[in-house]
Amino acid sequence: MKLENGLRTAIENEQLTLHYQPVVDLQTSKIIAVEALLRWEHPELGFLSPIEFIPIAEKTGAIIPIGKWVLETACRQVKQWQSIGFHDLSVAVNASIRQVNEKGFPMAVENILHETQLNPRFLDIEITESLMQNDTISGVVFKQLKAIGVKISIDDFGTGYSSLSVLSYLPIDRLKIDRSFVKDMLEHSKTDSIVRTIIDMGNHLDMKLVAEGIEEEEQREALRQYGCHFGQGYLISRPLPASELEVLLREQK
Ligand code: G
Ligand code: G
Ligand code: MN
Ligand code: NA
Repeated sequence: MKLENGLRTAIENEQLTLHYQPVVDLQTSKIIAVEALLRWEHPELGFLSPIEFIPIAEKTGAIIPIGKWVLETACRQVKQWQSIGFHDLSVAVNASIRQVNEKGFPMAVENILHETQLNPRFLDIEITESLMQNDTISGVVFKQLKAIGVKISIDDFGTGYSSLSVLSYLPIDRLKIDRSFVKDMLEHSKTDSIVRTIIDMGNHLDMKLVAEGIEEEEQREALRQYGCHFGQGYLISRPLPASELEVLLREQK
């Protein structure tokens, strides 16, 4: 109840911030994108993870203004990084089911892209696979988003309940291999086979593959060899405040 009330005023009280985790090209190690990850600095409880408050925000509807704030802040930030020389940098933004299903979500995305002047192809909307069960997201929304020109990723791929058939009829650009697979792939040969199979499948479907949760050099190397295009994880960098992420960007120029 208390969290609920605070959430409504978190934006105006400037308690929300975004951290950014770099996504690198596994062949070149160059940062090609950042994933925006929301943090709420609660006046009494300190920094709260989205896991703790997104479900409440979904229930109360606060997710709608919060989701817009996240999109707008992330797009503006990446546009700014592009303008100082990181021309091809993309941004991935997590969207929740209620947000995507809200009437006017594609229009809101379009408006934010217009306001921030970010080229749509640099925005990647991540939708968690577990939220796609039972066709909870209408194919129409996907098509509208594609018409705008943004990219669509399936987050936490392999852990949800969606059937593989959605991959054939929804316009999906990227699969993000859930970090539970990456975590176990070196120890369990069956998990390693699953990772390779996801990568092969994604490649056959002309999708890009992003591995999450890379913590060890051997994982990075195996994923690279298997043909996974991109990766993120603590081995490369934790999610960072914008100013610190900018330092990483400058270092690789
Ligand atoms: O960084 P990490 O602990 O913060 O993220 C925890 C979970 O919260 C992840 O599943 C991530 O996808 C989700 N998440 C992070 N930022 C956002 C956001 O802006 N919106 C939504 N809906 N989920 C987010
Ligand atoms: O569900 P989603 O992929 O959006 O979740 C992102 C979450 O994963 C964030 O909480 C982020 O902090 C976390 N994360 C990113 N890299 C790593 C990693 O290498 N190891 C672990 N354990 N978590 C990670
Ligand atoms: Mn994500
Ligand atoms: Na994920």
